[in-house]
Amino acid sequence: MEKLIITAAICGAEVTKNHNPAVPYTVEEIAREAKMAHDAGAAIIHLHVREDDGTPTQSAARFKACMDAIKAVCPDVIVQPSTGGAVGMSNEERLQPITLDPEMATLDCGTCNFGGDDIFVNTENTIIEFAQKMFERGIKPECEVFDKGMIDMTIRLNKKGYIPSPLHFNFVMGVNGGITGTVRDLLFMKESIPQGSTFTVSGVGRCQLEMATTAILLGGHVRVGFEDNVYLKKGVLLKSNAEMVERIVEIAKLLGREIATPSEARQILGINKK
Ligand code: KMH
Ligand code: ZN
Repeated sequence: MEKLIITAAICGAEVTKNHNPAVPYTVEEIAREAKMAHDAGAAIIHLHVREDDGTPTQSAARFKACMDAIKAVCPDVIVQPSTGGAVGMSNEERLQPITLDPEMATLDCGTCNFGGDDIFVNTENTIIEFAQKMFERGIKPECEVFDKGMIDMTIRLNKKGYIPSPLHFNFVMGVNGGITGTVRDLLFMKESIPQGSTFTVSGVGRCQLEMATTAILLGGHVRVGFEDNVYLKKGVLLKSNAEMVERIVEIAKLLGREIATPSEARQILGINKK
């Protein structure tokens, strides 16, 4: 089997220090968490950024400060900024980090309830606009799909030429409003993507370990991190993102999957951006 790419979603936009005091806000905290996660085995850092008080922002200047600080301590790691930002942000706001020409960025491929009155809005035109702008800059999209219908949307836009092949998906499972994080649903998602695609799995909340382990067995890749889950196990908060990355590395080794370095991850995903 292909080596395992581990992505660490170190910060997120919705999770706060009230959920877990180790959630990073400042540039220094973000760089420290990224380095520890990378040292533990993460090849990709999925990045949201915050103001020092924890307010989510998509400011290009703040992304640049954080990306520079991450690259200063782990030069080889792939930094994958979010273009999802936080619920309620405008498209213009959300797109700012792509002006920094990262190797990869997320491309959210559908609209989803996000708990309470929150709706994460991604109309078809939004997806097309984001995909085109990323394509123009040679940025590899990670297609975030929160439900099976979003896979179908991604395939439709791929056939129309808006999202290039090979497709790389992130199955975000267990969001309150998206597909549940069960083995049955993960098999359904995996069987729904085109041959030659790659996929990673983000199990949100308590389904994380089961989804990660199943992804490893199925030849997929894994995302963990505070964005998706702040607990090591029931009632025990994680001390860092790295602690969960270490756990995934242990499971992968037991199951016979080697861990991909960032350059191996670039090869697997077809990233060759200068
Ligand atoms: N914070 C969510 C509303 C992404 O990074 O592209 C969107 C999100 C997806 O986290
Ligand atoms: Zn995100």
